[in-house]
Amino acid sequence: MLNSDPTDINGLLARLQTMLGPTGFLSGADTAGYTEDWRRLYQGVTKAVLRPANTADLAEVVRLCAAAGAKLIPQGGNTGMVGAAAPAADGSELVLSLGRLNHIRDIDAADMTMTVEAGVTLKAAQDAAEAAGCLLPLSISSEGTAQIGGVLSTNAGGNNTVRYGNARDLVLGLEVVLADGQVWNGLRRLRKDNTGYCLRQLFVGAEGTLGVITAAVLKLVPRPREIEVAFCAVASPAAALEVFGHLQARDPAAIQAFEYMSGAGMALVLKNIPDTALPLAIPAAHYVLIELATPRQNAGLRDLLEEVLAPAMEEEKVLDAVIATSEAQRRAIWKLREEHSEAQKREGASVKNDVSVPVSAVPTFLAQASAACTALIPGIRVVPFGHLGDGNIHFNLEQPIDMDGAAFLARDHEIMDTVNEVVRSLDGSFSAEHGVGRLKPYMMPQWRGGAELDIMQRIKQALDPLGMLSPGRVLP
Ligand code: 2HG
Ligand code: ZN
Repeated sequence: MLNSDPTDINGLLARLQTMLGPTGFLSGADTAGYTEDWRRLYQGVTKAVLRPANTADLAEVVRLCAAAGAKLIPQGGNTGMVGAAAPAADGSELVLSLGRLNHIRDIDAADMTMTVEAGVTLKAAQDAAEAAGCLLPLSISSEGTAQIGGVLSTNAGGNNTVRYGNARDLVLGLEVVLADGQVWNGLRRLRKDNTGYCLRQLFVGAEGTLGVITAAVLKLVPRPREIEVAFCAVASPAAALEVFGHLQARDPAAIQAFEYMSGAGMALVLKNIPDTALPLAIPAAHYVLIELATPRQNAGLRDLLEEVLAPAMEEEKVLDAVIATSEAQRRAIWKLREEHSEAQKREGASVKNDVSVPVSAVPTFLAQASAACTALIPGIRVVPFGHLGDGNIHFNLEQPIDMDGAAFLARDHEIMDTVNEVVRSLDGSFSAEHGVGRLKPYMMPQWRGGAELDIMQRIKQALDPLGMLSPGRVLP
């Protein structure tokens, strides 16, 4: 909430406007692109979007806002799925946009690190790493728009988690503006550094509730020299996992992505996304996309793929498969996977469940959750896809064709709770890689209650005693 004395607010806004200038201070109609989340679940209102151009200015903005009792919502590319970055509908929150902190401060190909500011898009960071002969091994569908600050604040996972871990596994150092305006410069690039508490990991995945990430040192890896991408129709999710097991047994370090798509999800991509085509003769109920990559030369990854796929086809575990023979084909295959979110958005209202279970439990999860949702709302369209290699499934549900979208969304808690019951029975998590945001804090007491939630609340109280950063996000 803004300070109750309106003259203070007007005074604060006037001061911020003078300090940030016309490019750094947006109000009125100019705030339009910053107030709604990507899914259009949250339509917010804000008195101003603050766009400082550097860390020092950002720290001053936070200090002034703290002094005036204003609330701030840090926002990067605004591609989040749980509404964390959109301001509240009552106009009580100012948006703090990271978009102008968009410099790559340093790339060190010898130490294999890069220092990037929070507003650099993930794609721009990947491209810069590539130009330096390295790979930034983090890949998500929204990488063209998502920014480093948001990617770290949500501890994004994505397609390469199976091999390189989540965003937090790639962070060596951070620069953070705290809720009182202090700047913590922890931009270290050490591979070993056991010096007290590991503070950087506190801010990664905190969704902007503990401080504002302004820059980071990220780990790079050698650029792959050999890449193979296969697209397979499989008999079942269990059959897909058998293929995964065979690849792991032979060369686990080469599995860069192992992605699942349902036939229903694929049909929506082919229907709603232009320039897409199924690269196989006959549609199937289940597909996997396999990407193998290695910095080794002449590693024989194609032979490896064929060695695994051929017997699986004989056993009818794999029904059909294509291995890309050109960069254009690789891109076309990846497009089928990456456009799933957009295809589902265009189809109408959907309820998303970003869940994880142990990898071996994915087939059971898919069967049980599908049955439970179909029993709850007959006609519901089950369109799951996701990161099978790490157990993170986007168990998404599209409104029945003849149901009103708003009426469907009104039942979102009922639907999510039904899915989560299955997730819980399999020792999984209701929040795998998108975060908790504004959508799911109500689930926290049930899933993370007792000592765990108590620790989280004490940390929040210690770092943001005024509750000014991302209020109502993550914690109930
Ligand atoms: C992906 O894996 C993203 O493409 C988005 O995490 C998932 O739309 C979704 O549910
Ligand atoms: Zn995902």
